[in-house]
Amino acid sequence: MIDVTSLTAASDVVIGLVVVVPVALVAGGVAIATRVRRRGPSSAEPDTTAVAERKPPVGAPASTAPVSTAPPSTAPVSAPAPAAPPVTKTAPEVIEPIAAEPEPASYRGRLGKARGLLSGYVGAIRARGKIDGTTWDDLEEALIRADVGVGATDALLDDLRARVKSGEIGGPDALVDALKADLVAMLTTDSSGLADIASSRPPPVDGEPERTVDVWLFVGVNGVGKTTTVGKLATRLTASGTRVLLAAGDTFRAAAGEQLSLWAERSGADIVRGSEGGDPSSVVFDAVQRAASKGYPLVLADTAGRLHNKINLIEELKKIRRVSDRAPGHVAEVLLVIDATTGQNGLAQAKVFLDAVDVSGVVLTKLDGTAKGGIVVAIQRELGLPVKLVGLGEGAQDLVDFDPQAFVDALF
Ligand SMILES: Nc1nc2c(ncn2[C@@H]2O[C@H](COP(=O)(O)OP(=O)(O)OP(=O)(O)O)[C@@H](O)[C@H]2O)c(=O)[nH]1
Ligand SMILES: [Mg+2]
Repeated sequence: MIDVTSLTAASDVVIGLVVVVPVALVAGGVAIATRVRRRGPSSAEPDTTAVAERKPPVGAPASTAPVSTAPPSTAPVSAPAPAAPPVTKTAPEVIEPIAAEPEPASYRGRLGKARGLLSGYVGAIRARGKIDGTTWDDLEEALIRADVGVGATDALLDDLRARVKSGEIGGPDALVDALKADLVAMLTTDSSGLADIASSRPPPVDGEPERTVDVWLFVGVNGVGKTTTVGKLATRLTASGTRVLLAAGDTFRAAAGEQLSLWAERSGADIVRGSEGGDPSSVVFDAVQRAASKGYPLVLADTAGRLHNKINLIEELKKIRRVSDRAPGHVAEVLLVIDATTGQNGLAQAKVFLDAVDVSGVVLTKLDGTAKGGIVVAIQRELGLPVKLVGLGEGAQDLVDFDPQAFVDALF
């Protein structure tokens, strides 16, 4: 903290003002960045779950996703029984961001640790001026230490060796360029983007309500960043005009619902919560019903990373998936969240989710905090899953689409 009273000389006072005034202005700007307006509760919605309805940011365009205007459907006969005793309904609150958000995180800016590891090896390879045995040793060590994995490292080195032997690659600079191009090719998949909202909804079935709500489920072991990712994504989608509803499907810990509520407030998204220890499938079911009745095209469902045991957790997730996929809901994405700092261990832990819930892609979090950026390669190769989103920090803007070229450029 700057102590202004200690600045005695005139020049010190000038310096002090130069430093303090911008800091105060920035702080003031942050303080007025959001405005909270309260509205009275509506008597027209007899929900039993705690609900806080929020508007998208002022000026946001209306969602373009086709949304049913049909009246809210009644729960189908097979709907799960409401799990928990009714929770009081809170007064709806409107949070309207009125200032521009900070810039999204950049790969180059956030992958300093991973680049720090690789740059030492790459610098040494280039400095040697020729390709020899040490070059291959350095390359192998760099890739293994970056967590690319043994299988992918072998595949990359085999390809590069063959091209050096054939004369296609002449020197160390060309070798590094070829490695970068190979990595980009390995990481580029047809299905790296998130599902377009509403584009893949199945056609209506006679006697069933129309499917008007996509559900994206977030699964993964505890602490990997599921709740944070849901919050960041809600921020992004809401800001771009998509009306989203958050489902607090982690009822195992009371704090999990609180955490998601905070994100809902910050992002301006609506949220449905249950009570602690309640049935998470019921929460997601209620969220889908509410989304259908309110015209939200998308539910982002958080889930627990820990239950009493692993079988319990997996069975619970299967049930959430089944319930979410009933009309008017449609599970469009099941995103497995993996913490990059846990490297190959995280990969092994993640495998248990694959068969159980039919995962469609990976969110790789905490890439900013690790030198193990190569885990992206191992995930796509060993799990056969596209990395769709990447977490580059804890802030609301720190979730970006996975971009193989930008990622590899930032690594080198
Ligand atoms: N540096 C960094 N931290 C992150 C990132 N994503 C999440 N975190 C932090 O990781 C911690 C755990 O995140 P949560 O979102 O609570 O993880 P979770 O998977 O929901 O955990 P459980 O609810 O216990 O299963 C929090 O402190 C987050 O701020 C990221 O991309 N970078
Ligand atoms: Mg959580």
